[in-house]
Amino acid sequence: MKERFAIVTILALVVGVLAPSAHAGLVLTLDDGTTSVTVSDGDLDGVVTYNGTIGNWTINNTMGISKPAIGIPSVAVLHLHSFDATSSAGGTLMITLYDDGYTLEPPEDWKLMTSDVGGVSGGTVSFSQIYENAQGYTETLYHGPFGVGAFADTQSAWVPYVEPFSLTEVAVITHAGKAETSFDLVSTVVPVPAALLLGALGLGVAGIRLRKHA
Ligand SMILES: [Ca+2]
Repeated sequence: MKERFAIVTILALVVGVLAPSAHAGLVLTLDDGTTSVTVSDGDLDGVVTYNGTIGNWTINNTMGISKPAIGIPSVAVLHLHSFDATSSAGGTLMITLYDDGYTLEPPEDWKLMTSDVGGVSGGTVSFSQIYENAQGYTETLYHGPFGVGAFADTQSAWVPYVEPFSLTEVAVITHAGKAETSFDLVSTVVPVPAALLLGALGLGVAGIRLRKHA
């Protein structure tokens, strides 16, 4: 647990440094501690991709997708998927996807943030999703760390109605040697009427428990 806390604290610190404070739009970053690659959404289509090498990471095929390519007026969606392979030297790679300027219709009092992840790792992987609204309120969901093999996880949290808001997804992959990891990380935020919040909270908690034990 201590180790997990240390990892997520480092993640939060790094994201705090990386996340732009002004409106920046969709940005994808891959960083192995020595080389950093940043891809911005220059054509504003809501899709950013990187396909190339980064140090010992010989194959990286990464795609980040956001509005207006995916999502609808009442559902905000941020999707990150990637295949990453190392040479025998191994290493640690951090992949960050950020977008801001999200607003939702209808503008209900509360929103439900949900984060789903799944994939197969040849080392260890951990993930986090950060919500931050225009008043500086933040909420972070964590997945892992997961070891070698298949993994899947779902986490949810309630966040207050303040818009616009940003979403950040962070993946950290560590390989001891020659290995491959692939994953899909999806974040959604939907508005929920305050009158339904208590009932939905109960159902939501039950649903989450059922899914985690499935
Ligand atoms: Ca684009």
